[in-house]
Amino acid sequence: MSRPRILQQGRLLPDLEAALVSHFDVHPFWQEKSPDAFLSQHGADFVGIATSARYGADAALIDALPALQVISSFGVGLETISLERARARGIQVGYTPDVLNDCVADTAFGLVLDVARRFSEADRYTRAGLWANAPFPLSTKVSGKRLGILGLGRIGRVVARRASGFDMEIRYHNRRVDASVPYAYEPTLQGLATWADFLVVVSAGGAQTRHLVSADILRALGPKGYLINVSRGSVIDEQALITALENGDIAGAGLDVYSDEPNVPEALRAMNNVVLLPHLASATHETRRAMAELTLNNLVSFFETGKVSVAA
Ligand code: 8YV
Repeated sequence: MSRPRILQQGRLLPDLEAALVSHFDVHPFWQEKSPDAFLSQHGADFVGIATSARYGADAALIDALPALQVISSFGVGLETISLERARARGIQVGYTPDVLNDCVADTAFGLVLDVARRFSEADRYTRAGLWANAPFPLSTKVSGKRLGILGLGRIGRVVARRASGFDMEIRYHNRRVDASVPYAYEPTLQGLATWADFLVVVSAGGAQTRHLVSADILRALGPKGYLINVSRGSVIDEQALITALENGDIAGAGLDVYSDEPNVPEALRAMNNVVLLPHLASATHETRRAMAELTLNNLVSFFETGKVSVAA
């Protein structure tokens, strides 16, 4: 029997690419010089897509694959996949939630500590040999402070647990109150930002959350407040953030995600009170291995049982 033909959108981890090739007839679509011409000639051959949160599968790609039955994505973010189009065609979508909760929450908390205690800045100071001239300036205490979570989902709950270990007060804002958590609900993001010392953004990306963190929200966070973002750059109005940092409207920011990755605005790179990471929150050996296994399992399970193991 011929193996299912899978279109690979964008590069994946080498081990995952090798595993996919050993199970399926994989076409490295990311190598195509003329993708449109390729799709009009061969689109009908493909029954699956292997992709990632970064490259997704938009409506145009789904439309170009009339025999498509399954999409498997490496990542928890779904905003780059047209779920609407997939649902309308009965195409299953598998993804990799949960296995990355710990590492993304660890990164969020690492950014909280780093930006407030000025660890990265102090590291630069020490390496530059400045310690001999003068002690490093004082920083801001984290333990016992107020941490506000925008988007108390799977990852947000783990951030809250990390914060509990630092004796922090926790509140959250979601579209709806979540009766299953012990944390106080702030009905507006404005209210959460006003209350919080640290505003941690963990909400999903996509059109619904675009620029939720606006100039007004940053002003509400205030000159002693810190903004942390481990979700998507699109959730924050990046230009408003730069202006807020320049004006001292907020104290600092810790960012893992940006509006135009991998391009990080020069204005942010020039600031000392900003910690900048290159979208690495889930990037540990352990977590990326678990994500890769799930990406493969979703496809294998679909072709064996008719269902992906973890469906979006
Ligand atoms: C990865 C992510 O960087 O899971 C997500 O949605 O943003 C990250 O874990 C991404 O999957 C790589 O494409």
